Amino acid sequence: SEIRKKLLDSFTSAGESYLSGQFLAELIGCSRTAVWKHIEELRKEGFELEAVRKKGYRIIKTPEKITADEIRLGLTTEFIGKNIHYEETVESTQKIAHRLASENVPEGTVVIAEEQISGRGRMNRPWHSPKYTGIWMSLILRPNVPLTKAPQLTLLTAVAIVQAIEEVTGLNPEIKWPNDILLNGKKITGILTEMQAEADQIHSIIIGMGLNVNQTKDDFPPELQNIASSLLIEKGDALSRASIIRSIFTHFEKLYLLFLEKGFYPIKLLWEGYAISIGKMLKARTLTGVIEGKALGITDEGVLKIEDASGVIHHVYSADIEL
Ligand code: BTX
Repeated sequence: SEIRKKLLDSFTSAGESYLSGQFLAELIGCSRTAVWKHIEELRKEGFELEAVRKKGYRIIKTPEKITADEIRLGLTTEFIGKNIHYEETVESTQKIAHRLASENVPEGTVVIAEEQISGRGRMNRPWHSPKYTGIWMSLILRPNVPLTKAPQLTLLTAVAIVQAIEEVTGLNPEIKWPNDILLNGKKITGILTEMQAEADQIHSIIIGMGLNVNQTKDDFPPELQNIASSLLIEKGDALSRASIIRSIFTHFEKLYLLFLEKGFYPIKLLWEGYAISIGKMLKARTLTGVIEGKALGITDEGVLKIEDASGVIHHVYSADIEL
């Protein structure tokens, strides 16, 4: 907001000196209580502010930002993440990636934002993406494969993210078909795969990844507190988002090159090693209805197979799963 910007600008120009509540109130044109509220907002965003009686406030630490340089440092991929488009606040990184994709940026270009105001999930559901806490990014790909194979990239992405989380945190996440990554039954990651295509020719695939990293329980809105979690909550430590991003890029590139060379089968085997739904009874809500039964596994194409009570096997291409 305008007020936030004014506050940050004056703290920046004040440097080490303190700014009094009265001064800030006049600057913004509001009461001292309102100033205090804005200061609390900054604290929530990760700023550390020191308050000293009779002197006022000063910023002693700014939140950890992910800089493109920090990500590039030590990144050994050939093309994934080599071109980083970094933004502070966006509506959705998907939107920017779609625009860049049609401008023919190189394959592997990534859009990363510190915050999304209207981050989205599948079927236009909202994706909560608060500032400086998570990884909100969209990756642009141009695989030379038929349109029908695009969903396989969602499964591939899930494997890459799980491998990165394992590498950086030592935690062992599980995958719920097709796009949820869970820790202790709670969602820590969502993946949204979108396409630009003409006839049956893929122009680009845009893979949106949302990964909850340093949120505390209070950072989630009440309706998410029981279903969502973050790496910080599960691990007990804050983590460097840049190193997780780097690890995702590295694992992704290896899997993607394998996929382009050998097809989905080797990815499927890895995916099955992390999947929780296989062999379990579940309910799949599709656009056309609900299928209940036992998950038999996924086909070589990545399609979920469910056997219902009468023994009929259903092929599910897209659904929400309840275990
Ligand atoms: P989804 O449709 O599987 O999940 C969306 C649902 O997940 C919501 O309805 C809500 O219940 C829950 N949810 C919302 N926010 C969170 C969160 N932070 N953590 C856990 N659960 C949550 C999943 O869709 C795909 C999400 C992709 C997000 C990325 S972020 C970068 C890119 N840009 C963008 O706008 N979306 C993608």
